[in-house]
Amino acid sequence: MKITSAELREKYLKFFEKKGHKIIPSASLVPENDPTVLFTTAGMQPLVPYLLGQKHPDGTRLTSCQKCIRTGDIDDVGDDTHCTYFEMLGNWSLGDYGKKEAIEFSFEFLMKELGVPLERFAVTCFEGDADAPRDTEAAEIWQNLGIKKERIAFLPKEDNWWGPAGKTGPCGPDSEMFYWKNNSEPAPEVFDPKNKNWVEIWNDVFMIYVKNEESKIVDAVQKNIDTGMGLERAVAVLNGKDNVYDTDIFEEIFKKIPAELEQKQKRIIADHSRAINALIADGVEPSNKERGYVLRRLMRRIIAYEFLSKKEFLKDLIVSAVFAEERSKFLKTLENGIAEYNKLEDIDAEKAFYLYQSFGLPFDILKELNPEKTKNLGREEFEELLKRHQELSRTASAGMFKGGLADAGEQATKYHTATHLLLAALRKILGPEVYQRGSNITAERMRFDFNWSEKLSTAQIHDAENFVNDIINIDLPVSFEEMSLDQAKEIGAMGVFEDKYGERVKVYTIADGDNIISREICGGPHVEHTGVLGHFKIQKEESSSAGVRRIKAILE
Ligand code: ALA
Repeated sequence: MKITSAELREKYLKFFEKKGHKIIPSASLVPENDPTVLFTTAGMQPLVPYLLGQKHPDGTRLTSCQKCIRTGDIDDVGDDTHCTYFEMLGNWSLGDYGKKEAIEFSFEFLMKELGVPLERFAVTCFEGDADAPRDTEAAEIWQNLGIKKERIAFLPKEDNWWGPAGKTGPCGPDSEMFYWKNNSEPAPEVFDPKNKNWVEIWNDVFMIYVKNEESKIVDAVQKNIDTGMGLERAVAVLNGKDNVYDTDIFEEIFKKIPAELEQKQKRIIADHSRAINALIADGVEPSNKERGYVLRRLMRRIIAYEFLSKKEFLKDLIVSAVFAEERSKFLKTLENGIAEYNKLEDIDAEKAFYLYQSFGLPFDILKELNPEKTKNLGREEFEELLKRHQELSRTASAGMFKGGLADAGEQATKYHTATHLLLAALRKILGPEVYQRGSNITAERMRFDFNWSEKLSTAQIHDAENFVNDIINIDLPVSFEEMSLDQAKEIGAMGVFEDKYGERVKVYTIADGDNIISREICGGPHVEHTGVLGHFKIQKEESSSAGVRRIKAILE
């Protein structure tokens, strides 16, 4: 091994200490200074107040190795470069040095301290848009250091802009540094950022702007530098490895995971167990909301993998009473389903579907549990059934509605309540500036419009579905109270702005104890308990008009 993670950490911090930076300790994963984010996702996060101008007790040059959690890429975990938990090395100038020194520091550290060969090195700079000019200045600084023009690419905001970490705060154009990881082929003369052999190892952000409450990019009062180098990635590529798991960081962890598990599962278990340990150490406990909910999802995913493997190894990876309790609770849920499973003979797609519907037993677990019993169970048939069932239930409710025989209103009532939950989910995920712009409910589906101008990511859609389904699963009461419009506003009830309300209004509340999930002024009707809604699924997310997005969703 050319460099261990401990050596890189040490080298980085010492280098910047020599350059006048004070080494500060990693802050908690639970942000103290920034209510706009759930977790600390970058080294700059604990420094937000200081980036905004408050005086830091340790001066204007700081460096740290910050533990971070990012769950936005959770579906990518298990590939070569994504982790939910990682460490980020960084150095900051709080109104101190600017772009030139920042780039020169980065270059000196990479070339002199780490010995990165120039022929394996390339950079990107911001190409410019309405918010900020093309960063020819950064490119010139790189060129003066000896980087050829062909190895400098200019890219748009999606690539070369960082921040704010939450909804508002410091941000700016950045310059990213790339390392050619392929050992069998030399790096091409001309840098193509799309070529996957180039791995980003460091990011220098020129935080000269601030995104304000109106989502406008304005000049910052204090101009800062924020940089970030992902420790796991850097250690991997500097050692000639093509993935973060093949580093000393994960060596001991993999020894505790049964070798026969699939590679992707092993990597997910390795990553999630690190994240779980770190979150528990910072006082997070599994629950159905916010941080606790993320922790619960990380836990349940690997508990299911362990269960499937028929081995017990998680207790060696996560030594914690909090985890042990969650594990035994979740195993009980899994077990109830298994008890039912054991009563059944020859499990075909039909029976598998029942076990899935009623006990949440996933297809893979069913297959694994007893290959003999499930020899007639095929994935395709199972999925076909799932699809057919979904269509059938939609047709059935549509039929009832048309015929007017059964209580068509029942399904529509459920959708009314689901609408409130969806709004609550979107406000949690996207921010409190989200409000309802319209809705349309039939017995078959709901349509919901809200103010937002960008397409939601797959992860955001999943998060919204999960949020709603979680509230359904924990079966919270839906209550209402009549009051004056002023009182309703006073207690923070949301209203639909186009609606004209009378003097007295009904306020519907969905709450988990003291935690209010949703509170809206609404005429109803609504279900009494969220548990009756079934399973919530978003079918489509599209633009409705300028600045308005539309979601179509169903209850299955
Ligand atoms: N805050 C910047 C990042 O996370 C450095 O990439």
